[in-house]
Amino acid sequence: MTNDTQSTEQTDGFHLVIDALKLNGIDTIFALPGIPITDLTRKAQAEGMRMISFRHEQHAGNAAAAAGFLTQKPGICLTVSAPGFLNGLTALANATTNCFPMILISGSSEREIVDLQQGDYEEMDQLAIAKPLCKAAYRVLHAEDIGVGVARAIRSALSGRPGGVYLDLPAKLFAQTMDAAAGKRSLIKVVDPAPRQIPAPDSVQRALDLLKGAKRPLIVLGKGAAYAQADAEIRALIEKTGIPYLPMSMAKGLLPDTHTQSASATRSYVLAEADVVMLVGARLNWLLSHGKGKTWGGPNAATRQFIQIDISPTEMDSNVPIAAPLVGDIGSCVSALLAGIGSNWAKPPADWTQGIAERKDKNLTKMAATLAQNPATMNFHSALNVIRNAVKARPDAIVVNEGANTLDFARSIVDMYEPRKRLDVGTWGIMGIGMGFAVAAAVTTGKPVIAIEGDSAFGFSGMEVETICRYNLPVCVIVFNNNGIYKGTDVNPRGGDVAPTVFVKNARYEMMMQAFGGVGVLANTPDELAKALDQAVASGRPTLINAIIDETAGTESGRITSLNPQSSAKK
Ligand code: ADP
Ligand code: TZD
Ligand code: MG
Repeated sequence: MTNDTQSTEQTDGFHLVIDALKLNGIDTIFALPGIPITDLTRKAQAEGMRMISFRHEQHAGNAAAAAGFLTQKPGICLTVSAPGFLNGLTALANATTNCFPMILISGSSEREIVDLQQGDYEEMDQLAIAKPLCKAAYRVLHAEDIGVGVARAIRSALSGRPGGVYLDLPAKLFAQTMDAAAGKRSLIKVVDPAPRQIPAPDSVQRALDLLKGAKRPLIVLGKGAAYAQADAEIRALIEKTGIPYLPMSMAKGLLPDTHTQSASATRSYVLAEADVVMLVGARLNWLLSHGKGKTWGGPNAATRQFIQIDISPTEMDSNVPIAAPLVGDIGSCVSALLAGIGSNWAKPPADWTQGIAERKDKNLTKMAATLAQNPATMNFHSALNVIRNAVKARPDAIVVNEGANTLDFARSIVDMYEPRKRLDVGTWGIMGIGMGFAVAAAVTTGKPVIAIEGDSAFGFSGMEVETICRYNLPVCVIVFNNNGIYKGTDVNPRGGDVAPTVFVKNARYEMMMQAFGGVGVLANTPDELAKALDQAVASGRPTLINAIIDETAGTESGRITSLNPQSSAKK
């Protein structure tokens, strides 16, 4: 039977998944093929989607998460069942923790066999396992529900606080056929997937009143503020109020780090001294010492008040009381504050801003002297000074950064000038994001990517240099090679095996990139590093620079030594 709403043409699960994603503006998939999704990867490519195929699912997942952060569209990671799914799960959980929108789509085995635990190929109840690790998890059993499944996944990933979503697609689904016209009608183009959330006027007024009375106000920008893409409004708020601000690591560049109101160079002073603190898309978690303790000590410790802008109402009071919660999306909240501020807002008292400026100048002068040193063996400072200059010359480049000392020093030394140009280990301090994030940054922006990697950190995703070469991505990986985790100097007191934090000395990481046709350079001096980095950025060729760093230069756990329990027992 045919009429004008039915056709003789058939479609199937494979095509409906692809069509549903495309209908919603998703043009890239980060994947690792295998049963049952091999043909999905092939067909998606044939249908014009960018298909980036990885060597390990965790890195495909990390790429999806970074793409989500950069584009405000959920990044898609596609994996096979059980082990592939589990490999992708760390990235899904990490995305959720960091509030990055992504969708992990995994093929799964036959439901009937899985549920009776009869031992299917790659048997696992994936939906149940994913659920506690993401914002939402869905399974689609019928081809006609693919549209709904994809729409729900997109809405869940993007609306409210963004996060990771799991979509379970059993093998049988892909081959299910249905009438093509009916299939098309079953798809949903999601309207307004991240609806604006306008703050209540009284909450805006409460925040303004508090800010107005402040003698030592401070604004903290978090990666939620970077994600929100309300760059102009945030800049206007900071400049119109004249309030000093601190960017969290991935909020660096929202305003250029060289901005006169940046208090980064005197972080501990402003945290201890501020009387009213406005958090913009930043949680009071461990990265901000939970809003209490020594970091937040000083004369105002007992009376300090917080204003918090966040899309998640339950974030409020999570660590300390929030005197003025401002619940809504950052764009709407900041616009509402700007409207209330008007044109004759009194700037903060001069003793506060001048006190900050003086301390900043002093610290920056000290830092400049340290950076100018040129020790015989490169240390973190002399190597990072080169990267600092390179990023200054190419402010559109994206910096990816992981490691311990390599992370902490790079965060404070390498200034960022544009929003969303810095991707790093985020809320968990997770190692292994490096190459996945770098691939996503290159693929979604086309800009040069500079991945600043501790040698340990690099090891977690190192095999993806093949992926970088295969897609010829403009990624320059710089391995800070200090022969180990934190330092390369630990010794096993019993002799025999090397200490657990130590690697093969003088490893030739650059040869890994050469193995796949990329450029590999060994750099022993700042000049060699600068030359190789300039060439990499100018040429856009996949490059790995093995930067030899003094193995005694770091400290255990970098800047979070205080979180590292150590045995004092004498045995
Ligand atoms: P950082 O690590 O940089 O301090 P966090 O990840 O701790 O940042 O905090 C990000 C916060 O931003 C989360 O609490 C999240 O709910 C919030 N957020 C994310 N996107 C938005 C948005 N568009 N509007 C408002 N808040 C947002
Ligand atoms: N595993 C995972 C997934 N995440 C982690 N954060 C760690 C282990 C523990 N860890 C850190 O927190 S930093 C780090 C590890 C293993 C590596 C530090 O060594 P590096 O950096 O070579 O990358 P530096 O420059 O030598 O300090
Ligand atoms: Mg190291």
